[in-house]
Amino acid sequence: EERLQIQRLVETTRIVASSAGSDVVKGLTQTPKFLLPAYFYDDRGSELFEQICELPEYYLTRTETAILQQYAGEIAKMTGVCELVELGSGSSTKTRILLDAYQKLGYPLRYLPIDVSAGILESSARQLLVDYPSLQVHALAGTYELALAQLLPTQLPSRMICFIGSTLGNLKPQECDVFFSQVTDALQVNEYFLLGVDLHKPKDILEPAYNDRQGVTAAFNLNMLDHLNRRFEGNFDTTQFEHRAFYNETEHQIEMHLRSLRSQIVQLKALNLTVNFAPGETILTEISRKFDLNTIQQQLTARNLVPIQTWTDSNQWFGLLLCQL
Ligand code: AVI
Repeated sequence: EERLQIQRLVETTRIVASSAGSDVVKGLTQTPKFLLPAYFYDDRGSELFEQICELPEYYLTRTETAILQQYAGEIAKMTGVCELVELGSGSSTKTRILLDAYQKLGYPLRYLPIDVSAGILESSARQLLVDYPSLQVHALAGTYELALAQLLPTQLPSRMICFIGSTLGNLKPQECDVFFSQVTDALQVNEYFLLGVDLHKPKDILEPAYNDRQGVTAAFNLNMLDHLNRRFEGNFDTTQFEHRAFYNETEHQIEMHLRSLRSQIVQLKALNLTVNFAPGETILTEISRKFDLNTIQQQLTARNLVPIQTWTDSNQWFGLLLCQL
């Protein structure tokens, strides 16, 4: 099909040092143990994340969706015709609000979704083609880093890189800086960066969002171990770990862990790795930082991504920033 191109990005020899799994070895042999949040998103994990987005406690998706619904038209008018690049596109549900706004103005639609889960990337791209008859999709399966480094010059007058859903919060401050420079490298002067961030708020709203009553977030967290089992011939027993998530008020971040329920030994054959767990020992699987609008605006400005407009909801729970290089 001419309107759809799906490209799988693979690491080239240039990045030998980060060959598959070396970060797993590093994270599981260090104290305290950690794993990278990218390992959440195999096809099953992406499905579970879609379920999280619908949970009553998980206010993030609903709040950002409402902001987009209210201001997508304004965004489209401000940027004019542009190609939409989306990092961590998942089901592309929120992106449809933007596509609708550009379509309403009669603009040509060109969309480059980027996701590590090839399954969800392909199924959502196919559905988009059905629903938007003039849309062109060029899907990239791979990490942000690889995808951003391989973007070709846009065929439209401008480009907007969208990083919504507060995924920025899953990066440590130092990783954020590296990420911002990858974004600026992928943009030309005057092009756009659309960023969605979760904002500071009371602990009694934050903690339930990561400890939902139905246990979907727990299943999402534990699926990381199943993913590692599948990918690296591992024998993690997910019944012997439990989900833990709490708000660290000094760091303004949710910290998500997997806690070993007993003393146990786990093997990942493909990585030639044996890991010992003490009872109660934890693996940090994710941080989810919550931002202050003024601070993030200043930070973006300092990285040459100047916020030209900021939108928020009536509770000031979530922020959407349109930035320009
Ligand atoms: C993708 N990311 C922004 C989610 C978050 O809220 O940090 C991932 C997530 N982890 C647990 N629930 C959702």
